[in-house]
Amino acid sequence: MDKISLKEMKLYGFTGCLPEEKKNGQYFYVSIDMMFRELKGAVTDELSDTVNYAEVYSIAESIVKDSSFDLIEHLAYEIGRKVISSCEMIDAVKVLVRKPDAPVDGIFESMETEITVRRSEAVISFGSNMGDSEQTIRLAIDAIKQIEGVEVKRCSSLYWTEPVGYENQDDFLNGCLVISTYLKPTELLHELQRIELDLGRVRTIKNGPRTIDLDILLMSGVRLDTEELTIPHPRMYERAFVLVPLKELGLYNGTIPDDKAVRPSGIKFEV
Ligand code: PH2
Ligand code: MG
Ligand code: MG
Repeated sequence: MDKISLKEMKLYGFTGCLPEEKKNGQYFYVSIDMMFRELKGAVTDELSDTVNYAEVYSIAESIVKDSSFDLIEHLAYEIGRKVISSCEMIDAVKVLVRKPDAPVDGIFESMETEITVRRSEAVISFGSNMGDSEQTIRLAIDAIKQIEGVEVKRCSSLYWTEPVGYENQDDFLNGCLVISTYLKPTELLHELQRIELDLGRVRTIKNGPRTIDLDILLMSGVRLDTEELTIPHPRMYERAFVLVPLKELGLYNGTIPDDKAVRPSGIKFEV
């Protein structure tokens, strides 16, 4: 990993929970580490092959001085998001925010937080068996492209698949999408749930018919098991409707269960 750091930028801002902090402001010390798998500029000596730290300074400065969040961790997160979205070369950003004059009675050096924003590759599976499934999937992919912090990289072709679980329903149209994102897993989940609702998803029977289902299958470097979200998706390896498109994308090469039919639909979206 290569790294560029901006250390201890002294910036005046208005973040803080207390009304006096929002009114009078105080100094914040912000440090940023940007991580790169391989920083080309180190080899070529070209500014266009690296990140201009003067631009990163401006980003941090304008966020600190224009914002009045409650929490320093949110301030750090906003800086991290803005910095990582400013340049595709950056794989991760670590933002340290210190507040030496925090209004706390006592002796201390500073109150501080460190937040990391990391770019991951994720695989999303989509499925629909109600209404105009092809059109709904097209709209879902367009909506995913519009999410701030998400870039759609590749999409499998679409397959007609026999229903798994609850069988008394129409065949599904299924496929998978590869994205790059700096959103946290639950943030991504909430964006996908919003799109499901926007496209008319109603939750009735478990595994029953749906206008659109968007599931996170995998996310690089992420293993997660909460009530809300499990990554990798706990049932993905039992489902041919997931594994066949994954295999097409070169992301799976194991065996595929053959109890349910999966047929190419001939539909493929350019992304
Ligand atoms: N989704 C399910 C349950 N069963 N079967 C098929 N063929 N395709 C799906 O997308 C699907 C399913 C739960 O999300
Ligand atoms: Mg599902
Ligand atoms: Mg789902």
